[in-house]
Amino acid sequence: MGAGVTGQAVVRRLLGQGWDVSVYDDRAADPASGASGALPALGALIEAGARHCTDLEKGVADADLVVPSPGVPQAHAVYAAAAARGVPLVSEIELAFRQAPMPLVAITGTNGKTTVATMVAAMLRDAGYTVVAAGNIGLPLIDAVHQDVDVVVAEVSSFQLQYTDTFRPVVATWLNLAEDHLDWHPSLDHYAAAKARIWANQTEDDTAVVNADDDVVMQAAALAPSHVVTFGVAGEWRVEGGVLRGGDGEELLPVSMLPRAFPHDVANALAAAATAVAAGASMDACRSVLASFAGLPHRVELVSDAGGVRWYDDSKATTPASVLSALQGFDSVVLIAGGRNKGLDLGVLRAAAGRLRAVVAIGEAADAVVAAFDGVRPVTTAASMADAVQQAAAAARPGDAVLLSPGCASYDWYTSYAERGEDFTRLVRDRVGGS
Ligand code: UMA
Repeated sequence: MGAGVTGQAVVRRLLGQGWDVSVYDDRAADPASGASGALPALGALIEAGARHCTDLEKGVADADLVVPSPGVPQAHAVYAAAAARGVPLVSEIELAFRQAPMPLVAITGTNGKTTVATMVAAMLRDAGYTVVAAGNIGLPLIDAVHQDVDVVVAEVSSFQLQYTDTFRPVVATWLNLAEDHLDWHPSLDHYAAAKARIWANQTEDDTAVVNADDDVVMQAAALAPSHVVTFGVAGEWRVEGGVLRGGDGEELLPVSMLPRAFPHDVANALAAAATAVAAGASMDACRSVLASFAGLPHRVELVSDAGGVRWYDDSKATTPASVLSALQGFDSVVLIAGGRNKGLDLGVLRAAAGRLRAVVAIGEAADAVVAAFDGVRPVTTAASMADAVQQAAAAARPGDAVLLSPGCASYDWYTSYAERGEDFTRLVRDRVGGS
């Protein structure tokens, strides 16, 4: 179900392994969908567009296995159809795990999972392993496990974990949980339960890496069948005397040697090192990666420093929780926030008002952003990103940061968070200079 990145990879792999494959897609006309050409050419039977609904039930009934794409929400008819007929339904990462000859290291969490997966892969590589990073990060896991590598580092989402039944990473890390994806999961508990599946099939030979500062994660870890390693302020891997330290107190490196040390950078560094060491990396390998890791684009990325004002692109922040996390790194910020709300409470942003000089509200959720700060901080509404940059420039004073950290998806004005961040960066550099 779904002919996007995941669907196309699954179809290619299963056709190559001799299966008969039928693909269903609700938006066949979308040029990004493989339903429009690539898959029929390979020999998959395509059922696409609105007319497929009755065919879907028939197709599921005839199937030996159903594989939903991650973006297909829990309320979709495909799940009920499979359940009603007793047809096995598994996610692509489950299928990939069943075919994987090498160990998997898996990382999940509401925030930071791409960054941590990228760092863990680099640490294992530095330690001499051949590694590929895959999963939610972009390369489908089903393709990664057929590469000739020692280990696969998989970034996994709750959507992918929900339908796993044997998926068993040798090291599995859960970074944090915040309200998100309530347009897919029926409740926050359902979302948390899906994430906890990262540990469900581990044994005592495996390792669960756990955020000691996150109550939900810690509660779930109490039920993990594996060996638990913690990180964070209250964790085994922690900061002590300005130094990041491993579980046995061994020095990793001074905080001052991290290229950037916002609170979430420190947490990510500890999580990545704890994960990589559990998977076989040396402390030296972790040290060298942490000392040089420049961060990923669109995650509190410094894009201009002009006239005493630093401009940051944090377009990847699509939940209020990730905005609050980013703001912890600053004292005086002009915040640009809004976009398409994913059904989350933007009112929680008010908690960070003490760090804000002013707020510029954008996109479909502008009214909700205004409501969050009304009477607490100066808040204006912008009709475009160019307008937002102009208003932020007028509000900022030397020493301030201007932060695009929307707390919302980008789909009202853009096709992706990356496009939103790039547009912001270009407009900032055109207006205030810097590079
Ligand atoms: N589709 C339907 N019906 C639906 C929903 C989707 O037919 O109800 C079809 C669409 O028409 C489209 C296809 O399914 O043709 C898209 O499938 P998809 O949304 O599952 O996306 P993929 O292209 O397969 O990409 C997925 C992940 N996307 C999602 O989880 C939404 C990618 O993560 C991931 O990189 C890729 O698999 C490879 O593993 C992206 C993401 O946004 C980055 N992830 C979420 C996040 O990080 O917050 C979890």
